[in-house]
Amino acid sequence: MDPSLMLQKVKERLPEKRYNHVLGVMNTAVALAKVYGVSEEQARIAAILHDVAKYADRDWMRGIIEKENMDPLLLDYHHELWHAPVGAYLAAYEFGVADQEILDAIRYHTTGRAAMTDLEKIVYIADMIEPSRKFPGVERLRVMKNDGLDQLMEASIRQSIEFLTSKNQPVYPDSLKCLKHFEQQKG
Ligand code: DGI
Ligand code: FE
Ligand code: FE
Ligand code: FE
Repeated sequence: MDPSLMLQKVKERLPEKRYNHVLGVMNTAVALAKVYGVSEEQARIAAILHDVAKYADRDWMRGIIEKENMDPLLLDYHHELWHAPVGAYLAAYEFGVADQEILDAIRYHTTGRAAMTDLEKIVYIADMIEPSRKFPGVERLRVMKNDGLDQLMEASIRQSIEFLTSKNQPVYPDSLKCLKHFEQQKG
């Protein structure tokens, strides 16, 4: 499917504010892809579709997670996590995306994971720092844009974990493994 048609179909599924977020993630992801030598086409498509399931029905998502044999641990954590793997499912089955690297970038955009690909890092980071994001600390991440993908990803996942911890929210194990991966890499 042509990226502009994908955008049009995504727009129909999302409120205006969320659609603007998607455009911000798309532009930021493509810019990061240029800086870090990642495929701009993959970054664009992953970004366009990353939140496609954000407003999907909760019970329907639970059913997809069960039927598709996704990690059952997801169901023990906040339902906000579900739109990422279910988004990968919709990208494959409704939008015809066959590229597993794009599907994984969608699947892991909320939690991260250990040993992420550069494309996965780019989508995760773009999701956090796109222009309409407002959280305290976002400027510090934005100025790190050219400091290196691993430095950016480590700072981003640390920020997310600290935010959740400060709200007493349980952190999904993939996110903790992601941070640990970067810490161990540095030795
Ligand atoms: O979909 P977005 O709002 O663009 O952003 P996102 O997909 O990165 O995150 C969606 C929500 O998921 C966000 O409000 C924080 C929450 N979240 C991310 N990781 C975890 C989490 N919530 C819990 N409880 N545990 C996590 O590990
Ligand atoms: Fe999301
Ligand atoms: Fe995110
Ligand atoms: Fe998002």
